Amino acid sequence: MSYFDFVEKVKYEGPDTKNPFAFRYYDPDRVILGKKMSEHLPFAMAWWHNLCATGTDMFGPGTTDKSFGAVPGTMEHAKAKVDAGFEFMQKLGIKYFCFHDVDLVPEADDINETNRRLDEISDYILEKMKGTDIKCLWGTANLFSNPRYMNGAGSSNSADVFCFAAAQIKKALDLTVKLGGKGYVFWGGREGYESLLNTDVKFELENIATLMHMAVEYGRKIGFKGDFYIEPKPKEPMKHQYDFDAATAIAFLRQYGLDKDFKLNIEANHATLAGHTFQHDLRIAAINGMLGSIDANEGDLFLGWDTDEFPYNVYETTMCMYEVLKAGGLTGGFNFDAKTRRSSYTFEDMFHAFILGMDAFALGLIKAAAIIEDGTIDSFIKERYSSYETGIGKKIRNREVTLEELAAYAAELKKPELPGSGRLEYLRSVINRILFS
Ligand code: XUL
Ligand code: CO
Repeated sequence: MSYFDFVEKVKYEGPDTKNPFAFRYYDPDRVILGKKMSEHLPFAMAWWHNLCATGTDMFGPGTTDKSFGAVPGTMEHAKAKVDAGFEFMQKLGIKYFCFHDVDLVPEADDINETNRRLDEISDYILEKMKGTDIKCLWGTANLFSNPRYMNGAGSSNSADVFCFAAAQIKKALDLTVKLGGKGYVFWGGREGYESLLNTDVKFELENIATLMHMAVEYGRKIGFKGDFYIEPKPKEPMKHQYDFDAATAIAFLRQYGLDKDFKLNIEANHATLAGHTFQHDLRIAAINGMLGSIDANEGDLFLGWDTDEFPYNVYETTMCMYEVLKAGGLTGGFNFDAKTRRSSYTFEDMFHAFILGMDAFALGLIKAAAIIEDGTIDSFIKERYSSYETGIGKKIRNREVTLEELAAYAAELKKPELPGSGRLEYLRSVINRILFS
């Protein structure tokens, strides 16, 4: 049974092809800087967007039929989604998937029944994985949709709700290990607050950290060797989210002694909602040794919410890949946490979306490698800080001088020369030369 019989395997046909079901840039075996494209770009399908989301928004119901021939809310439907997902991934050459517990099965009223369904579906997925090279990139627990999480999960004012969050995390870790997942994600869905009139921020942060410590302890006990990730996001659904951006999440992890087990999963649209560029959050994670994985999407800068679009802006994907190459790659991968527009409601659109995203990242990789090989940017930055290579600058770097000695140095100099020009317009033209040649 085929769900997507309008397309065979999507193949690389080169930049000139007009075939809507072919890659123009993603050529999995092409070697870039000593590594295959497919190794640089471990792409993943997000179970929730691709197999579950129908396009529902605040003003209307879904537009896409994702029943896959079964009745939604049944285990038959859960299995049909597995079948459709594997056909989809195989046709696109996608090697990984990411999931929330409740993406896989309909949640029951009793958590014991939900867990039984999760056992059944994970057996089915495991069976399906055999004979393919498809693996799990990361798993997570949805601790934000069910009404019990209205005040958060780890940050909930209710200890009983905290226990349900713990139970879901335990099960999601079991599933992640069972499916060979490389990572486990905490996106703090409703871990935040609306008003200090009813919120004890310190108390909530401590509880979130406690829950994460318990997750690490349990995960390591059952043999999970991968990374835990925090996925920062500044707002939506909460007004103030605790994991605002990369820097905030890193400070939290260090404060509570979680930094050895955790890295970050940086999402493009979350970075821009925080008022940063995607590249900024990637860099902050990377220089702290915490760039783990990426949720590959793109926001609409005219809108103030999380639009989760498929990445198409090659300038952005180039700068992302520049950061990833400089950081020596990811331990995780590129999860398309992205959805087709509500008006792109056909299965064909799902393929177009992934082809767009995969090609945008492949082209970004090619161009980022060209920026590095060209060397203009690297040598400009090196030169820009060259006053620290000798003399007083070198002493500062080596911490060999005191504040008094620097003051005496300044007094002798009387007035410094202006620092060298930043040459931003020139550097932007260098990037354009590389992008469009
Ligand atoms: C929400 C979001 C989530 C996480 C996983 O903005 O990005 O889908 O990636 O919970
Ligand atoms: Co995400």
